[in-house]
Amino acid sequence: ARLPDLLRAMPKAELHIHIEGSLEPELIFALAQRNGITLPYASVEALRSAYAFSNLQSFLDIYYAGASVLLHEQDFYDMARAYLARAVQDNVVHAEIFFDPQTHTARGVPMEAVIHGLHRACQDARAESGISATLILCFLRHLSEEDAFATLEQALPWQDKWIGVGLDSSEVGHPPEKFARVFARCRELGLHVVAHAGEEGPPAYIWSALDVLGAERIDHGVQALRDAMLVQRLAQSRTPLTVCPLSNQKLCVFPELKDHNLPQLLDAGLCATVNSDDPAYFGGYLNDNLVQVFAATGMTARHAYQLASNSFEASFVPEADKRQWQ
Ligand code: ES4
Ligand code: ZN
Repeated sequence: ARLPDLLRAMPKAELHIHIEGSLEPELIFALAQRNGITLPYASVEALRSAYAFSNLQSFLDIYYAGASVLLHEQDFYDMARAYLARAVQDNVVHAEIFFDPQTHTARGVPMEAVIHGLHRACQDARAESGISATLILCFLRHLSEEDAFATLEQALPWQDKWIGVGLDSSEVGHPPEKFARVFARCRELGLHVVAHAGEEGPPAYIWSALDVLGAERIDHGVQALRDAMLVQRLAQSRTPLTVCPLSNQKLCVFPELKDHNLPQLLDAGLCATVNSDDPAYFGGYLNDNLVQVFAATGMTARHAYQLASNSFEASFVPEADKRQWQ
């Protein structure tokens, strides 16, 4: 069979998806209308044509603007149901979904509306399609550690509805060390810990995500190849990297998809996975990421099987439960 057919058909887990980054322009406009919000764009087409990014920050500015239409529990529910329905089409059988509560609570949205809407969507999608989905709360690293602590406190009443914490937003200038104390508290609480590191930032940020924050996975991590000692550390510990090829191309981390280092990461023995990051903004869902990066870099069926296997190995599903997929 053709390699793209194998890539689309294979069961897989998605471990790096920002739910706010799954908001398609059509849904942004529908929610704006429902909520009586006027957007600074005249049409769906005008908004979509603003999706031309030169780096991470130029994307984040428009991503936070898009999320401003989310006000009510039902808005979060509708957003997550739309993503999960799309993920099922890609044969995603398990998703670990990032959400950015500070983007919403800063606008006066109650934490409860965010968490309940997303969690109810995960439950209903499971009942309807069999997909399993869990939630990971991300702290915004351009804000203070104090703000992260307050966010953690606000979310703890619903601790049964999310499984871990992450760290996202503007990387350079906001190293993991800035959040050492709040992540220590999260580890004490028994939460899973991940962090974005080595997307635009240096290998030193990956080292401190591991050694200061206790990250169990590194989100992106593509800059690791610049440090041979770090590659050795990641390989021997089987610390997963959740790589997002189309994101890296659209944010100019690599000039072209053919320049992406995914094959080198896999061939170095790292537990790399492929993910969509912000699919509504970067021009593709999970299978688009797989098909396009394979076509551009000439990876093989062996790599495809390795990536599917890695996605389940890297997931936070209990070992006894993940055997059904391995
Ligand atoms: C993000 Cl691509 C990326 N990097 C860092 N933070 C993010 N939040 C949403 N997408
Ligand atoms: Zn991300």
